[in-house]
Amino acid sequence: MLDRPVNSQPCSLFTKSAKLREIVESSELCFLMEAHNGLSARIVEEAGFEAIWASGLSISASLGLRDSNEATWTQVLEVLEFMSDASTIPILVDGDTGYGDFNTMRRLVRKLESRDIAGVCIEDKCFPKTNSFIRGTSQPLAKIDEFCGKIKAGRDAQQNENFVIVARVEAFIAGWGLGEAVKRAEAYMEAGADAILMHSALRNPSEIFAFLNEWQNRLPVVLVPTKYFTTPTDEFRKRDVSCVIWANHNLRSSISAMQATCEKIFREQNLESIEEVVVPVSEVFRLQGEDELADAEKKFLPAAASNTRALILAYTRGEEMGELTVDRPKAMVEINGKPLLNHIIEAYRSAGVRDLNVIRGYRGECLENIGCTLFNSKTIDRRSEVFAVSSALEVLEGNMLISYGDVLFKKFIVTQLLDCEADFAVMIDTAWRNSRNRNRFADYVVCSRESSQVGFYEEVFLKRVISDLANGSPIHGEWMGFLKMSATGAEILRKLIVEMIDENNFNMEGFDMAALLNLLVERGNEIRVIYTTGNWLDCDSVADAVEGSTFGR
Ligand code: SPV
Ligand code: MG
Repeated sequence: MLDRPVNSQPCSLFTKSAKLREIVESSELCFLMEAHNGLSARIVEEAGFEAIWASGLSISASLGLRDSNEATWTQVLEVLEFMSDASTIPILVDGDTGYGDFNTMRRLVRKLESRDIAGVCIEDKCFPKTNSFIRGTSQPLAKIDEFCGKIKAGRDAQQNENFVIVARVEAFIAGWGLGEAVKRAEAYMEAGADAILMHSALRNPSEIFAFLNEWQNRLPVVLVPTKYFTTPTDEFRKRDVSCVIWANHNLRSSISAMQATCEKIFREQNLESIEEVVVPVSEVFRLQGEDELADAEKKFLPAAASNTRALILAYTRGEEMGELTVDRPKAMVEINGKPLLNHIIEAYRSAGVRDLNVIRGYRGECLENIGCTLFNSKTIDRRSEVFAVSSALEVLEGNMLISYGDVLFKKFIVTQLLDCEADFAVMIDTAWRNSRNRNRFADYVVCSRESSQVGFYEEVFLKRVISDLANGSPIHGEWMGFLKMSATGAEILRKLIVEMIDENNFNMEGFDMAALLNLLVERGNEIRVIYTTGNWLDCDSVADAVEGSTFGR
């Protein structure tokens, strides 16, 4: 992995140029690999290359353009910025002819430096240029003194003393011969170039070797053996060549890969056989630096949402719903055109809770593609909720919420719970009398104090959950099925459940979340109460499901 994440700023503005200078001036033969966008730049770095060649041919081709200055230099600059952000190794930019005269060259150098580009290579042709392998001999060369002026102007403009300027000699390409090549190289060296890129379109290195022989390394030499690729690399090493540029091979290999993929998918109208050949999407995410973003979210997003995970109990059938739940669990009964659980997932997501975990049981296969982490419950008994939770012990960690797959709620319910920093917190509906009228199962609660305007700032705690109204206790509300825990709270709960599992004589059958809340209170844990009124719906019956279809409208 890269030591610097995507889109982060370089540690020091000038380190890339210093590195490129070192590469160019070192006596070792170094290799620059072509890249044409952020992704390929990152791949080049991961492969181990020390520097990147931002090829004009490849950048223009990847934009669907010709290598004839069809892309403006500011468009190229934009691509370079992505490349620079995506990599930590130096980039030598193919600056074509400098995109204009000496004045454009000055601006170019300044703009490249501001993107932390390490150096630029300019060639002695005329703007607009064409690729050296297209009608090379018919391309006019720049006047030597004018080109020297460009080099000097670039030198004068650079802010960072290490910024590298490479002068590219096109004398062989234009068919002007060795004498002209050496003359030009000499002049460009005098003008202040850091290295000479000598180019040749021959299929053998004869021109290049003739130049190297004559030149005797008066200034470091850079080569692009695209055409004379059969030359053993050691031949360059023997002649003390400074750098070799593999100029377009990422672009060309991506073209062959894309052509093969398109041809296959077009022919087969199916993805099966291509899947084995292409990288998994997880590799795309890795290259994009998803891990770094996940870490950053933990660090920078308000603690509440992004650091909180939810565990949703969706393992019961919900017999009360009769026909509706023969082939699916209650959580998958459709309300307003989509399953209850989807409404719940959306509410969580819109509240910023993205780590969603679901315990499935009855007709668990229906939950296969809901985009949450799934756990298989060892029970489908409605009352044995804690036993069901025990199947997801590993998620009882960090800030978290436990709730039900049949309870619809507005996002602010979650937001309010997330704002509460207590180790345990529950949401209590003060309109408990409404549910009493509906003749349904409900968890009524007794709290340390009733909801009142007077005690608005006082903290309220849960004393007991009771499902039987007959015993005459004062009721302060109805538990809405949400238990919010801090990391400490989750740890206490996890240990408690482990203890229950280990304790052979503890019967988890029929032990529900209400009983768990009571046990937590009995053990001396404070459970904070947050009072609210309405804005949730417990779908226990067909009537509830119908009511749910108008919920939130
Ligand atoms: C490029 O990669 O754009 C180059 C090298 O300039 S070449 O295509 O060989 O001219
Ligand atoms: Mg080029």
